[in-house]
This record gives sequence, C-alpha cells and structure tokens, in this order.
Amino acid sequence: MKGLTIEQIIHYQTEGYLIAEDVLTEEDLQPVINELEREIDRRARALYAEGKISDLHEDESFERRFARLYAQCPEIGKGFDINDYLGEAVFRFLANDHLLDVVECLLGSELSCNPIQHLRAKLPWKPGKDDKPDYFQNVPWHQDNAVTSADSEASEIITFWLPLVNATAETGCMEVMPEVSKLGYLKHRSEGGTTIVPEQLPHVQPILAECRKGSIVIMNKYTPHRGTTNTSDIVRWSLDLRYHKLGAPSGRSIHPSFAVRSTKQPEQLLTDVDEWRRLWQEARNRRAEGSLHRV
Ligand SMILES: O=C(O)CCC(=O)C(=O)O
Ligand SMILES: [Fe+2]
Repeated sequence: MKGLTIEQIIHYQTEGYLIAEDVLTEEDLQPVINELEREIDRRARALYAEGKISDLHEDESFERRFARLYAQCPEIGKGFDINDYLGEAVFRFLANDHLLDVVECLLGSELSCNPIQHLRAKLPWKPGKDDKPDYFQNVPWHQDNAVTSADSEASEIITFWLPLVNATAETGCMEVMPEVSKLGYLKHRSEGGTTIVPEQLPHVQPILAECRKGSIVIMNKYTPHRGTTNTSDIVRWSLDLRYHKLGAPSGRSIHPSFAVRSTKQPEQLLTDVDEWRRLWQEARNRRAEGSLHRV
C-alpha cells in the first residue's frame, strides 16, 4: 500500500492524529540505525581516550549500548541531534519514498522538509531513581505550534514521529488527545519546559499511541501530546520530523527548510548532503539560540 487509505486520511483529519502502521521497512530504517551505531561508537572512543568512560560496551546492542555509556558519562549525548551531527543516512531518510508517500497524502506533491526535527534517545528511567526525568526526553503536554514563529500561522506543518525501536507504554511512547486540535492553539508557558497552561489543558481521555518500529504517529500542529516515561531497560530511540508545503513559512525561518519532493519544480530538490550541511552551518553561525525551545 502506497501512502494512506482514505479511511486513514479521514481519521487523521477528524481526530488530529493517526498511527500509520508498517509504513517503513527494515531497509528504510537500518541505514539510520547503522549510522547512529557508528556515531555512538565514535563518541564512546573519544570519551574513552579522554578517560571519561572506562567500559566501551562494544558488544551491547543498539537498544542498550547508549544507556550503558550514558551512565558512565552523560556528555555522550551532547549535541546528538539531527541538526548537530548531520549524518548522511538521516539526510537521505528525510526524503525516504515510503515516508514521503504518506506525507504527500496529507500535504500534496510539493513538499518541504521542516527544520524543526529531532533525534531522541529516551533513556530508561525508574521512578524514585532521579528526581525528575529529563525534559527533552519526557516532554509535557504541548502542541507543536507552540515552538513555531507567528509568521507560520497559516502553514500546515505536520509532525511525523517514528521510533527506531518498538515504542510501548513501557519503553515510552506518545500520548495524544483526540479531536482537541479543533480548538486551535491553547496557551502555553515555557517554565519547566514548554507546556499548555493548566487552565487550558482539556479534560479529555488521552490515547496511548503505542507504535511499533516501522510505523508512524502523525499529528497536526494543534494536537496536544506528551511523551511517557521509559521504564524499560532499553533506549527508546525515535525521530520526530515535520513537513510543510513547499514555499510556506516553516515556523523557523532562521533554519534551513529544503525541497524533498516536487513534480512542479524538480530542479529545487536538495540531494547533496554537503549542501545541507553547509546550510545548517551557515544558520548556526548566525542564529541567536537563546530564544528557541526544544520540543
Ligand atoms: O518523543 C517524545 O517523547 C516527544 C516528541 C514530540 O513532542 C514531538 O515529536 O513533537
Ligand atoms: Fe511535540
């Protein structure tokens, strides 16, 4: 099945979210996982050489190794986001055909990759072990619209959240509020992590959006959602990507958007990873990071 069925599209339009099952194959995801494994290994060796970790855990799986290394030195997670390490496999994945066939069903054939995108390694967390789970890994109730600039008010920016391991109640998945997106933007506050103000948080039974590896949780920019904690002993790796129509404001114009699919202007497509890296480098050189949230 290419893209989404009409029933899935209607579900997304009415509920404000959709769990699209089995969109991505092993072949789609493995290059990204391989790249992350190489990056984890590179970081581990650098920290080992500096004497900051004593055990490389070379034989641990993708699902466990990062947690073992992090426990020895949290610095391993520093600057480990899509736009920081700028890996080629992730860049190629941003234009993955199976993924874009789904995006196209909701946004049409002229597509831009939105620069608000993250790689998350949600670490195992046991209640009582630490005071509070990390905010970036356990985001509270919010709408993604809260982290975009006002010039993108009219842009349809859609979130595609996909795990690289099975995301369950135990490993940590998304919780979403169905239908609430119809209310539009709710007021947020930024203290303690960008979140909907308690007075405006709707009293709606949330859906636990468990999502197997290969499936995707799709949400619109007004869908309230949060991340649940990871109480398992594996790392819940995920990517959250966003797309919008080519030419529409991205909500973060100081960072690079780029064309990933276009029948009208195919010459606009960005396929050169070095150009993508250059665009980010350029943006980084001029950005005033202080005003940005990471949700
Ligand atoms: O991965 C998570 O736990 C939260 C992700 C999120 O808020 C998003 O993808 O917009
Ligand atoms: Fe979000």
